Parts: sequence; structure tokens; C-alpha cells
Amino acid sequence: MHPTRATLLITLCVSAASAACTPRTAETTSGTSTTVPSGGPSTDNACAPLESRAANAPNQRPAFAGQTRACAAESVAAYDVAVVATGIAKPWAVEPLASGDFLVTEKGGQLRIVSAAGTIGAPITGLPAIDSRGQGGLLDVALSPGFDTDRTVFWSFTEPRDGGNGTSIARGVLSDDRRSLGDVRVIFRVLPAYANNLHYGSRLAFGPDGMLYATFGERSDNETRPYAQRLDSHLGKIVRIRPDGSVPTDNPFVGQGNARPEIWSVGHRNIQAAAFDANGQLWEIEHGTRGGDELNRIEKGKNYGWAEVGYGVEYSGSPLPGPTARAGTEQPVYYWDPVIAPSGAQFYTGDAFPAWRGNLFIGALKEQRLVRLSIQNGRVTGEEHLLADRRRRIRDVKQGPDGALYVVTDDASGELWRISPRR
Ligand SMILES: [Ca+2]
Ligand SMILES: [Ca+2]
Repeated sequence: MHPTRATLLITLCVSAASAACTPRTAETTSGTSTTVPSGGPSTDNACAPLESRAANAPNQRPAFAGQTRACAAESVAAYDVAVVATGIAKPWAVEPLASGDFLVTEKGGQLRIVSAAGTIGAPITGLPAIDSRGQGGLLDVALSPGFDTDRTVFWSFTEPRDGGNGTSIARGVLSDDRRSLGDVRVIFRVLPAYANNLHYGSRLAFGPDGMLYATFGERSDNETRPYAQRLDSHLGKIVRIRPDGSVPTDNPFVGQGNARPEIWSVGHRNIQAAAFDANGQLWEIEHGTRGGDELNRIEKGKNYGWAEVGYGVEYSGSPLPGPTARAGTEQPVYYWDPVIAPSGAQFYTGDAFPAWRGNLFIGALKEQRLVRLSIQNGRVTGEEHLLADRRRRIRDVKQGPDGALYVVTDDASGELWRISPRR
């Protein structure tokens, strides 16, 4: 981390463009406050951007004002951070339960209940085999929209396969004692399988239409990257399936030649964050190149460009082979150069923090913070980075039934934190 970054917790905003860009009314936990140095390569001269470091691809230009380096948004909520639990092994996902407890995945393959008081339960039995090497493992977990009555849980994981492995989705019914899963079925398998341990995705999100949307990576290698553009593969795609794994007949590529009918959108790199907003719109935040992490607003059947179109440079330092924009591909709503390494996302809808309603929260691994974006009319109008003083990789963020935000940290002894209004 750049040594000055840890202090950029609260920053000065001089723009009136965002509701979040208001005079400071409250301190955050750390009380750290500073002003972003002026003179950064802002795309909008009306404000000071939060990001002021040099870009990896300084000659690239955004497609529209505000597509990167948004106004630094002033903190508008005072909060406390409580450590609910420690000792969770590489947590990958957290799902708050109505009871106040939590369902948590560990990358190594364990699904556990963490009680509201922070007690970590034994591994829940019944999960199929998981390949946890590299970036693989037990990944996201999602509750059935009818969980309170059907007790059904969905999870994504790296499944050992002939020819390597692949991301799969399974479902099962949580027993009354919450110790085991029954009626476990694998309902979807990313094809093709491949033999490495990179870029599996994934996040699961139920839409207001009752369908399960799931996000996947393109497996990173030069050999698999082109699959992100190929309709005969699920690599680098978002898919949409029914909760039983069957294909909705109104998916965009149903009946088109060799196209995989589950595909909903095309041309993604590695998506580990996705969420619906209050209007039922799906958004995703994907790991891009060095300088190319993206926020995208997802529309049915659209092509989001990778691996032919993107911002940033290769992690090797080489230029990307393609342009930053091309007809027939969608531009990201926002991109980060330098990157944040996004994982986990939540649109805030609760009552605990009225000032945050409608904001998008994103976990940041590399940058070790929680990113808050204000979004208006489909554009990012302000950016704030929270929890940076704690210097922990944030793997997932979810809103609880109490309106608090819950995050898990990506550590061998990971933690579950609650972010609630300051007492
Ligand atoms: Ca989840
Ligand atoms: Ca893209």
C-alpha cells in the first residue's frame, strides 16, 4: 500500500453534484481526516477526486466525465465498528440470518453458522467435494428468497472435474439443528472444465424475478481468455437460472446454435462482487487488469468487452491488445486505475444509516478498505473509502436485518465485523 493511502479516510469534497458531497456532519471511528491533494488527473474539474495516485495507463481516457476518479465523498454517517467474531479461516462470504446469526463460508471448504454472539459453529456437513487450491474453494453462499420457510441454501464452489476443475453451484436444505445439509444437488456447472487455479468468480444473487444470477471468471490464462467472448462457454459470463437449475425460456441466447442457454451477459474477466439495487437492477464489480477494475450495470444479453476491450495494462506491465472502447461493447459505469481488487457488494437499503441509502458498498482486497459509492442517474457521483486504517483485506459485505453492515476479512484468522450507527 502506498504510505499516504491509509490516511484518506475522510476527504474534502467541493462538488455539489452528489448528495453525499455535503459539508462534513460527523466523524468516522478513526477520527482521521485529511484533504486529497489537488492536481490529480480528475475527469471532472468541479471536484477533488479521491484517487490521486498515478494511473497505470496514464494515456487512456475515460469514455465520459466521471467514469473514473469520482469526487471524494464526504462521510455523512457516524458509525462504530465491532468485531463480532475472530478465527474464521479465510472467510469468503457472509449471509446474515433473520435470527441475528450468520452463515459464513470458508475458502477451505467449510460452511458454518456464526452466532450473533460470535461463536463459530462446527462445519455443516453434506457439501460435495471442493478443490480449494489457489483461488478455488468454497466461494459464495446465498439464501433462498423463501429461506425462512424452505431453509434452502445455495453455494458456489470449485468442483474437481475430469480435465481440471470448474465453478459449480449446489443447493441444499439446512437441517433444523443447522448441523447438516440435506437433499444436496449440484444445479449448475461452468463449462468447460480447465486445469489451473485462477479466476473462478463468483457471486450469487437472486433477482426480483426469483431467478438466480451467478457470476464467473475466465480462468485467466491466455488460452481461456477468448472464452469470455464465446457463447459456447460459461467462462467470463453472468448466468441466469431458475432455483432448480433449469433455464428460463426468456434468457437472451436460448435456441441460438451452440450458445449456452444459461448465459445472461458476456465479456467479463473475474467477477467476485455483484448486487441488485433497490430498483431491481443488477450491478457487478469485476477484477480487471492492472488499472481496469470495473463497475458495470448489467443488461440482458449485452457484451462487456473482455478480453478484447478494457482499461489498464496487463499485470506483466505490457499494454492490452485491444482498445478501451469498441462499438457493440458496453462501457463500465466506473473503473479504478489503480485498482481496488473488489470482492463482495451491497446496495444499502436499511434504516440504520439513512444517509447511505442507495449507496453501493464494495469490499476491497488489495486496497484493504470498504469502498462507498454514491450513484445517481446511472453515474458514480462520489467515492469514499472506509475502514482503511484497519489495514485488512475485505472479502464480503452484506446488510443485516438490523440495518448494520457486516464484513468479513480475508485472513487465515479472519474476522466478522459489524458497522452500526455510533452510539
Ligand atoms: Ca452471498
Ligand atoms: Ca469491460
